[in-house]
Amino acid sequence: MENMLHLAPTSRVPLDCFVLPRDQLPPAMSPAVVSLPVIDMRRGRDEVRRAVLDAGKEFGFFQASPRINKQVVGHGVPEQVLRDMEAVCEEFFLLPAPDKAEFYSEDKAKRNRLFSGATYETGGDKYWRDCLRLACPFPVVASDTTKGDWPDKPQRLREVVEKFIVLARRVGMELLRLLCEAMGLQPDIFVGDISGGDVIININRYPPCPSPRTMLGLPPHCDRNLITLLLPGAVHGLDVAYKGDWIKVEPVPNAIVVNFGQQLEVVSNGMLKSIEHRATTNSVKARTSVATFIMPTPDCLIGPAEEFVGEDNPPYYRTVKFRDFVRTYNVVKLGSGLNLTTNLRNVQKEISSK
Ligand SMILES: O=C(O)CCC(=O)C(=O)O
Repeated sequence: MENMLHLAPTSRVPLDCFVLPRDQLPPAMSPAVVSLPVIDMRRGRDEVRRAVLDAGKEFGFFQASPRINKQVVGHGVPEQVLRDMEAVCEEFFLLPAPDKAEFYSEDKAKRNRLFSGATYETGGDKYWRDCLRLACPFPVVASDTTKGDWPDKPQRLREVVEKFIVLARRVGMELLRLLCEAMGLQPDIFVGDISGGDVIININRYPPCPSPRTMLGLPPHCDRNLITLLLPGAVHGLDVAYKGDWIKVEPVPNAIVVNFGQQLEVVSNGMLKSIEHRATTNSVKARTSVATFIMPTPDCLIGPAEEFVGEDNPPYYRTVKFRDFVRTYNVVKLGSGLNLTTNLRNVQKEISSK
């Protein structure tokens, strides 16, 4: 518990271990400003599905928000639900240390826990992030005993998080349906085990960092699940890889950042991309973000769907159980180039040769 960054005065944190080796430090920001596409889901269905598909092919990311300002999407999560979620996450991290101590665990197998750093193996490199990770079986049942070890403080945390999860998952599933329609597929190919695992949320806290130029909040990584919905918060900190450089994501009020996971890349046989992203830090303001991961069930076999395979289009990915994929793809190889996205194919070779 003493290594939780949001609790320790910076003067007490041994900083050297957070400084990333120079060759692993990400390249400087490009001066060119590129924005993530922002899609208004309240427009005509045809227009929306085309926009979602285009964004998926080019960026693997886009923003969905409820206000039209040339940008956003009517994603359907009421503003009050977003406000409650932000507030309750803030309140959690502001609780006195003893109220959080029982949730702290370094055991990565634990479903619900509070911890510091990255969940990937990072070869000893440390990252400037604390995280409350909660797993919610789907469908959500209010009395579910597996949520018994969720924090009971702040008092309204369970209720607020559950409500948010239900609505965020609905947005994710609707986007998947739109993608299917845009690709001319049955609208329900992402319904079932492929999206039926736990919904996991990471409530990330990045406290002010003493050396943002040499430390990262999270290493460059691709999400291993199907699709992710991120509340990025009002403070900058999310970067997305794009054409060998990084796009700094400009938070749009009330927007949800949507990020295609690796299983979407696999199922679509590479048509849709799962793109690397990272969290940077700043020295002034704490940042909180909430990532909601729609997950396959552990035993779900996932490979390119037959609709994406043909004579001119052989399967580029192996079909493996999701649990085997996650076990193998847990190492972040910093410094091996910006575009780790497609090392997915090599990783899969490792899986199938085991
Ligand atoms: O905090 C962010 O903006 C990114 C979070 C993220 O990538 C994660 O939780 O896996």
